[in-house]
Amino acid sequence: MTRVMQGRSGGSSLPRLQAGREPGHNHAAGENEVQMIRLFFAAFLPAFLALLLASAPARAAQCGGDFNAFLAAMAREAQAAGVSRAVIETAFAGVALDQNVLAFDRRQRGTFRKSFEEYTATRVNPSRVNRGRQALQKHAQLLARVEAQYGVPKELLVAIWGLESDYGAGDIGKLPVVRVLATMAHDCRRTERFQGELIAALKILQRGDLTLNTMIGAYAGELGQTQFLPSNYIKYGVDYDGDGRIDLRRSVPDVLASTANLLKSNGWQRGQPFGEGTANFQAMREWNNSELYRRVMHYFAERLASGR
Ligand SMILES: [Ca+2]
Repeated sequence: MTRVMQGRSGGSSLPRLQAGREPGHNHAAGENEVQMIRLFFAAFLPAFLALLLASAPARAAQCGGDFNAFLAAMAREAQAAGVSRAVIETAFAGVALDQNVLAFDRRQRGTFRKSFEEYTATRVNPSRVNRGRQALQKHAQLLARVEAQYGVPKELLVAIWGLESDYGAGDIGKLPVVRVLATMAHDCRRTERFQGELIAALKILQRGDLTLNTMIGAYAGELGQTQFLPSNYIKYGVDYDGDGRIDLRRSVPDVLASTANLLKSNGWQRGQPFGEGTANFQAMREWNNSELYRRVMHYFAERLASGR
């Protein structure tokens, strides 16, 4: 902020710079004037650029309309958000609107009307509970470390893992995430949210956590064994196996620690209950806004803990 203010108070050099843009003017400029312009660029331009970027709306790409024009606008947004041109160009090469993604999304909206009993019967079946208990044993050491560090019960982490991808063995999506998110962002219904997700996906590529070939996900761009949205991947992802990359598709330690970190970062209280009406039930909103889904998560975790 201080730098911006300095830039403003030094605004007396601005008319000079504008005059300098007139054709031929630079050639006629005296040594002093050239020096002043150089000084301006060195001292004040970064502050002016920062001011411009700060005052621009966070998501400026216009939804709808020509898809390629939209992608070009998104490329500028992504660059302003710190993604390199090389990453953007590689990621956007050949990306086209995917009508199947839109059709799927339209079918999904408003179809979630099951009761708790109906939902648990399909999602928490005996086979999934048994495999959950096996996962608790198989990964006992890792889960104990994650629980000690983040304060989130291991049974809840395993329940989430089971619900989202059958402990990594199930479907974690087959769609190129950049194409999905570009399509959803271009659509005007939730453009702002998906523009943010698209930029987050580009940041994942830039960080080297995933490559364009491995950035494969589900119909809303969810990634990995606990189906993280790209923005959550960026915010809460943890490299828990220490290989230098956050890999939520293949690394079980990264998956479980990142899931625990998401809950901890959203106010999870160690050692406290997490059923309906508790503070921890609220903390689980960042995971899933649906109360029904959170009740199923709680129920499943209790089943795993009680051995019933
Ligand atoms: Ca890792």
